Parts: sequence; structure tokens; C-alpha cells
Amino acid sequence: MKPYHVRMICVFLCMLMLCMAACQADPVQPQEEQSTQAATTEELTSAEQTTEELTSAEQTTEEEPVVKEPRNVGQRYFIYRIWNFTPMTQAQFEAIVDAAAQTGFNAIKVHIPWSRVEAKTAGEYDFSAFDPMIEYVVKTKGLKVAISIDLTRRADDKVIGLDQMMYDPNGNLCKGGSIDGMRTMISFCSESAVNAAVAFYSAAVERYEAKYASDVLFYLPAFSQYAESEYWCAGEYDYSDLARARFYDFLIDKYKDINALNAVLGTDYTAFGQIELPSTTASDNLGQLWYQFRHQKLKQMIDALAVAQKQINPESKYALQFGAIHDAASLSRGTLAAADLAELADVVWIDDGPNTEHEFSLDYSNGTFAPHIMLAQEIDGPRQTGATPEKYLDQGMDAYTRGCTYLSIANWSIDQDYRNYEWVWKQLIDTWFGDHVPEVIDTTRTEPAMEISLTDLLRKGNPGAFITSYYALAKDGEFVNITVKDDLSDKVIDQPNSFYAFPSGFSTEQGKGNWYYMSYHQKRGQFTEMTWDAQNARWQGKAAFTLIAKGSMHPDSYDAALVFEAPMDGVMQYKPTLSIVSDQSDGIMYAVLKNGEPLLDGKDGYVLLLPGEVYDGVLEIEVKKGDCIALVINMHKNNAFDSTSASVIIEYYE
Ligand SMILES: [Ca+2]
Repeated sequence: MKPYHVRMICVFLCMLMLCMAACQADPVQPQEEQSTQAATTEELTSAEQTTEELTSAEQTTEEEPVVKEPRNVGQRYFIYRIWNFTPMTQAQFEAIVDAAAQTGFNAIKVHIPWSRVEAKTAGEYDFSAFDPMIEYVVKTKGLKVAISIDLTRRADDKVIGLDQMMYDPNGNLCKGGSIDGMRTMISFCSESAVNAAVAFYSAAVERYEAKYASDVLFYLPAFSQYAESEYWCAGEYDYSDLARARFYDFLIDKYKDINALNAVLGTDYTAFGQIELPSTTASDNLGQLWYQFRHQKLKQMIDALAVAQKQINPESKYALQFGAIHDAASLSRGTLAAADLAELADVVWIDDGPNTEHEFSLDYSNGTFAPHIMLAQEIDGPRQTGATPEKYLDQGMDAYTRGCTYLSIANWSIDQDYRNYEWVWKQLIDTWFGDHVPEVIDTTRTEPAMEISLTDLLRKGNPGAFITSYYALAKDGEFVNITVKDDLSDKVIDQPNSFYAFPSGFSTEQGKGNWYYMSYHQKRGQFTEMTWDAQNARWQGKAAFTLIAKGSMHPDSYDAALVFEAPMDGVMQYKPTLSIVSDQSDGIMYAVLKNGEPLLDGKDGYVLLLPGEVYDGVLEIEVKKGDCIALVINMHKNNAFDSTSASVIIEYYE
């Protein structure tokens, strides 16, 4: 097992990269991803194991006994994934399948891109390249097949108009991804594009159900360039004209009168059409409404495909694949309320990167998805940042141990990389498909427990503090009963903004959203406003490395101070989070000052924070309008490697 501080460093390094480059590709999951699997319901061994132990849950709970249903595991599969972005010969395909079968994989995931099947003329499908592949896997090799149906289109599309696609906030077409950089995403707000996608998906399911129903593990629709069932997180989507118009409809439907909406936004619009669309990471009231809207459109797409598939065969398995459901990019992915998205799903894939906190991720998935849903993990290609054979073995072992039915490898060719890692695949196969299968973790345990609110996750912008709490509970890889509270997807927003958050409220203007970016000289007790450095997208303080960027702070000979000016009298809950990114730092000192007076115990109000530690504070502060609360960091002995992830959530009590 990995040492705790190494985990945390990896997490926060990823977080910082995300914060520093909020609009760029997700560094945790930069590659194609997708699905796998499906299982038969023959052997529900975990169901038998778990019923005995429910008595302990009854004893410990005073109110109603909490009885958790065991996770549906079924028969496990280890799947080799094959892409068909570009044509290959049947012989090439067969050689790959033969090699994977020789290693011991017991299923193959075959990729069917819509843009290759319905390429030139609307309504004309040509499956001829894919039929022999599936026939070979099932009939010749006797393996199970998983069918991944890729619904991306192309920037030179001949079937779907470019006006039916997604765009970013600057009006750029949602275009890119691997192969030739020409892949695009249809807008979930385009009725014609969604209908065409559903028609194609149905045709594919019908075709392969008719011939191979009992050998198809599941069908998996993917929408994004990363082959995931979500918005593409390499940018912010969907800001097309179609989405904008539907969002105004959504707001009109909810608020009827623009003044009712003005009341919750604190704005003075005279028409719904004036509203500026927020960022996908905004967490104020408008940000939450935008999140809800994007969630609703994604769910409508997912549900339409599920309904179409189940009409063909209700016994067939419907799978979804998410890059992540709790990381910083999950706001842009639109996957925070994943349980609601997966309402009609039988299988859910999560694509953890090699550095992901797999135990947390899997326990979080167990806490998110209904027990009948089968869980799955995908191991991404060989040259991922930080990837080693040991890390992949760890991911695979954690996946099966913590209740996954399916595991796959994706973006691997049969080459030297594959051979170098082959011992990992073989070890997983020997362990989980041999005579003595290890015991899986008991996911019906109710203690230790933690609850995570999705609104809180949205406001924090990243799960760092939750992960810290998790590893404090999960001492020796113990299962933690995580309850994910969806107070986001269907929430009625009828109160004015009563909270303020950094980094979501980060701005390039001093004072905007009541946030100020300052240098602080402790001995003189002096605050000085920083200046905006557009080139580096950060605030520059009085010393070279006294800096504040979106989601991070850096101290130098002057301290860095993130200052909030109270907009009204009252009592606020002030929740700062700090963690140092690098393990090479000698630490930092932090303080919280109210009008310059320290609120924390420590020398002059400063407390030492070391690498691997997290300051996750909750302060109750009585304020008058105009009071300034400063989160200050000092370099401690020196400023080397002192870059620090930072967030603050402020909420007034009623
Ligand atoms: Ca230091």
C-alpha cells in the first residue's frame, strides 16, 4: 500500500495543475477511455457473504437499523479494449484478439464509431467493417464481447451540421481528441442530432442483439473525445446557441418572472436573454443553475439511449463510462450527480488514472451507485504520467477487491509496452480467475462512515478535504461507508447567494465578489494590494514569489494574503483549506486574521503546515459590514517549493 503522504502529494499536485490550468485538459485522465463489460447474474457470491454481517449494523444504530444491500458483482471479466478510430484489416484485428486471449483476457471491447458507420449519407449505415470483428470474438474465440458505441462526430461532418454541435464559451467548436483532432461532440440540446444518435445506437444494438445477445456483456454509449458518457473536460461545454436558448427556457420555466431570478442572483436584468452564462466551475447560484441545466441535458441524452436499448431487449445491459465523478474536472464533465445520471444504467465505469486515490474512488463509487449497478474500472495506456506496472496492479487489485465486476485495459497495443506489463495482467488473471479467489471487501458495512454533499463538493471545487478525511478513517485500507448526498441536481434555489467561495469566486479585479489579493508584511502589520499579471494569469505581490492564482497561493519574503471583505453584519462560517503541493517544501505557516488580529492559536497567530498535511479549518466569525478576514501564508524558513493549494468557503448563518 502506498504511504499516505505520497497519496496526498499526488492528489494535490493534480489539483494544483487543474487549478493553474483550469481550462486545459484534465491531467489525470488525458487519454481515451471507455468501457467494458457486462455480466451474468449467475453467481452473486457477495450477496451470500454479506447477509450474515448485517446484525452489527442493527446493534450500533439506535434509530432505524441501516441495512445496506450488497453490491451486485456477478461473474467478473477482464477486458482488452480495441479502438476502431481508423480502419484496420480483419487480420490485424484477429492478431490483437489472439494475443489478448493468449494472455488470458476473457472478453474484448470493440469500438464502433458512429461517424464511420453513418459516414456520408444520413440514414445509411455500413457495419461491414465491424460485423466480422464481433463474429470473430464471439464465435471463433468463444470470448464475450462488450460493444462501445462512440457517438462523437467530425468537424468535416457530412451528416450532422456543425450548428448542431457543442461550442465553448468563446464560440469555438468542441473539436479535438486523439487521431486527427477532428472529432466533435453533438449538442445535447439539438433535437435532430440527439434523434440521429439514438436512431444509430438503436440500429447497432438491434443488429448485435439479434445475433449475439447472450455473448454481449453490455452496450456502452460515449459522447466525448475521451470516449466517456459525459461532457468533454478538456474545455468548457456546452455554450452553443442551442444550449444558450434552452438554458433561458430552463430559467423561465423555473422562475417565470425575471425579478424572481434577480432576487436569487442579486442582479437587475430586465430579460432572461441578458444573462451571461457562467463558467462550468462557478458555484454561486447562477453557477448551480447552469450546473443543474447541463446535468439535465446530459441525463436526457443518457436516458434516451437507455430507453431505446431496453425497448430492443430489456435484458441487455446498459453501461456508462465516466472519467471521474468527484475530481476537480467533474464540474466540467457534468458528472457530480452521477447516481442520477446512472438511474437507468446496469454498469458504470470509472476511469481512474494511475495516481488516483483508488480506495477513495471505489468507496465513493460504492456510496454513489445503487447496489444493483455493477462497477468497473479501466486501466489507461502505458505512458500515463506516474504509471508503473505496480501502480496498475494496485488499481486492478483495488478494483476487484472493492466490488468491481469489470476491469479493462485501454490504449494498449500488442507491443513492447504490453509485454513489459504483461506480468501485471497475468497476475490479475491468476488472482481473480483462478481456483482461490480472494475475498472482496464487505460493502454493506456501515462504519466507519462519512457523508459528502454534492453542493459542498461543487463549492470547494475539488475533493481534497474529503479525501483527507477519508484516509483518516480508512486506516489500513478499510472500507469506508460514504454517503453521497445529492443536494445539487434537483435543488430549488430560492434564496439569495449567502456564500462566497475561492477559487470559484476568483477574479482578475481587486474587490470583485468581495475578494482582495494582497501582500502582507507581518511585522509592520501592513497589507498591500497585489497587481494582476495577465501573462502568468496570477496576482503578483511585493516579492517575486508572493503570488495568488486561481486555487493556489505562494509566499515569499512577503506573506500572501487572500482577503475577504464582509458584505454585511452577521456570523459567518469560514472554511479554509490549505495543502502544500510539493514534498520538498520545508513547510509554510498560516494564519487567519480579522482586521489584522489573529484568530488562530500559535506564535503571533501563525501555525506550521508541513507537506502531506492539510489545514481544513472551520471558524465561526462574528463580523460587521466591512470587516476584513485574511487567510495568510508565510514561507516558514524559505520559499522553496511553497506552492500551496488553497480554497475558502464562507457562508453566513441565517
Ligand atoms: Ca517554506
